[in-house]
Amino acid sequence: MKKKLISMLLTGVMTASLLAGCGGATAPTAPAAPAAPAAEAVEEKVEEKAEEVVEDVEEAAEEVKEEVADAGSDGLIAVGFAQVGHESDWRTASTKSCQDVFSKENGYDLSFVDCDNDEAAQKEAVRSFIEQGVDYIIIDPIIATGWDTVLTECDDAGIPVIVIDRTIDDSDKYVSWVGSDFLTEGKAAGEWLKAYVDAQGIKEVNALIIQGTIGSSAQIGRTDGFQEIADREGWTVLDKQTGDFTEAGGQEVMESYCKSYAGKFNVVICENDNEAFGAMTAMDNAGVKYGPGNDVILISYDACTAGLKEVQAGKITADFECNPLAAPTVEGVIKTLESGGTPEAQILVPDNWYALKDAIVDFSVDGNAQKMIEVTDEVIEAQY
Ligand code: GZL
Repeated sequence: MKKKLISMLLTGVMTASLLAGCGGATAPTAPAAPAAPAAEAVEEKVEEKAEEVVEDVEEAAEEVKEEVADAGSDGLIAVGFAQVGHESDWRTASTKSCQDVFSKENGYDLSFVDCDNDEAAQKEAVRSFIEQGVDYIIIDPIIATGWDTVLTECDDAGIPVIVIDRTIDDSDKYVSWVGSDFLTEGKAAGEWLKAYVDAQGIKEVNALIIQGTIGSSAQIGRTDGFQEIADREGWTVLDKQTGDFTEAGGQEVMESYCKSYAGKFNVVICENDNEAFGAMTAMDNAGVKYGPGNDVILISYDACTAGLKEVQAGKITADFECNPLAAPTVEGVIKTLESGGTPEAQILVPDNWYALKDAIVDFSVDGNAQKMIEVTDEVIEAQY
């Protein structure tokens, strides 16, 4: 085969050079044929070149054969997932949901990277998936910006990207986003608080907010949504600091708040349950009483199992869920793509709001009446 290819190439190159030498009548007459040694030298050069070209072609053919073998050998769909990290109970549930859905038994070869809340590491993980030549890339973006360059690389590599949970706000080079409406979560917390303080006859709200990871769409939506209601109601937001969605972060910020705002606050909003657990420790240590019937109303987000247990224990007064189990919906997007279809660009997963019976009040968000779920043993049992 190789000989045949070389001789074909040689013939082609020699023919081309002869044709090039037969210009129009006006062309100068061809010099006398060079002495035999020169012609042989040319032939040797051309033969060398032809051999190089054949080797390159054979190498390329080998690579293609390997790629086809890789893709076809196990028949699995290769998925790369760049996860935020392992900062919260919510994250643990989200990771488990993805690993359960994108298993070998279900026909997937999952490359999972825990990016440990490190934006650079997350971009590196995505680039490693491009190197691997996966079929799909899933990203839960630590923060909402800085994505267009790496998403362009995915686009150039022809690898579809699906965004899960948090949003990417500075690029549209992805197929679908599957997640919750964080702004609605923030507004729901604000509208519930309005209905609750009215029902309790509480005239003033002096709130402290422990924010999530700054720049994440979850933090932006929850902060902005609550602030919109606070501004409308003339409430005072004494301070907002980030606890980075961690229990340690929540405790550290609440310790500082208990010193700086002692006796001045009656509402604490934690942008996830793990921050609320840390804030509870800090308030316990500072002798601050919180929960229904106490000095401070404690509001949280996520409504993970451990969070609902604190609602049932009368510590967290209301918990606003963010559903972490989006992986089955993401799989639906991949199946649509596999069958040549076009998935929806935005797919919202439903969230619920939780409280004990006495804290369940009627309220609406953007004119839509909201349903609250009473926390019971069965509800906790069924949570994530
Ligand atoms: C929200 C998610 C947030 C959770 C936190 O969708 O991104 O990140 O609220 C988690 O618990 O750390």
